Amino acid sequence: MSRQFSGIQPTGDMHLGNFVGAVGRWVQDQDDGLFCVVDLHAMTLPYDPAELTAGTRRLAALLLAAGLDPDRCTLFVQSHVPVVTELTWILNCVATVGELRRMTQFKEKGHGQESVSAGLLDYPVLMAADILLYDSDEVPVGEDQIQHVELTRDLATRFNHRFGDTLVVPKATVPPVGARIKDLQNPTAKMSKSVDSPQGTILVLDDPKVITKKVKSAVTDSDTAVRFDVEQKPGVSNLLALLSVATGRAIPDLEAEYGTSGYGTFKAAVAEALVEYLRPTRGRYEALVADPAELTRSLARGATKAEAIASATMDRVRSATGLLPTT
Ligand code: AQP
Repeated sequence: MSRQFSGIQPTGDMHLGNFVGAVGRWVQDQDDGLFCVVDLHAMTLPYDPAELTAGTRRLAALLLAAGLDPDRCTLFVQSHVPVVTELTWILNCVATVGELRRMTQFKEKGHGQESVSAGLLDYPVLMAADILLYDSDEVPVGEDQIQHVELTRDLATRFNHRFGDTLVVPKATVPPVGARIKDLQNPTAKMSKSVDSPQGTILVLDDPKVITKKVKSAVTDSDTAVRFDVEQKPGVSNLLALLSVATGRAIPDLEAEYGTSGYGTFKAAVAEALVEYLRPTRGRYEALVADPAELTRSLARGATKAEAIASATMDRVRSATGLLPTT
């Protein structure tokens, strides 16, 4: 059976893009998968330590609320399995500075910053270490992370070539619809946690009234046709993708129903579908945050399960790379 691994940063509140591009699919296909809150990745940009602690717990609770079941999968916090940093170091000696500097996310997040941490440059190597540590076959991500998974493949292949067959070479999987959900106010840009666009970003925990308001004020165009055309009609296409994911209906089917209905009717349908799509998660979240001890127990259990896989991989890696055994 193919093993899934993926992660999400506690850099802000989970939004619809994270849910559609990644988390919703983790839940659907969770058996024997590993999913983690990547707190070490969240340290690559300036951050508040107290908010990192609180945000990590909130995000873990939200992942449980979304439907990850600790009896079916492994949910844990990245830093609770510290050998990931050892593997990062070893992979740093396989990666080149040139390939890291070419990563789009490094260029985008580093752009305009007075000083950029070495951690931001190294972000994809830490991500590769995560994926490779758990012998992952598939990495369900949104489109923005494909380049990092490709780099992971390159590093694993190069490592295996240099040190013998040791690491599983994984592949990225993206959803057929919704791999890049756009900001509702700026439908050519990705919906993002760290971009300050409160009206353009639907949070998974947004109140139904807030969701409806955001959808109704989404930027569309001066035409009236509801048609999927990313170039000419990015706003409408984004809403169509969201409606498709939330209802499970194909886009041509939705175009046939709403093509001439006008944007008001169409947006009302999108808002209603999104409220229903997110309702179960919102409903379960409050109960989960009200029981912090249970969350701590679930995460500790996840870390123990993840650690067992990680330590077997690290034994192979240490032996292949010539590190002297302790005994
Ligand atoms: N807009 C999006 N559409 C589809 N998928 C998306 N993802 C993120 N934004 C969209 C996917 O969500 C997963 C978790 O993302 P992340 O927390 O690791 O960080 P990110 O990719 O950098 O996403 P954000 O939300 O924009 O966070 P910040 O602003 O902190 O960088 C990933 O699988 C991602 O592809």
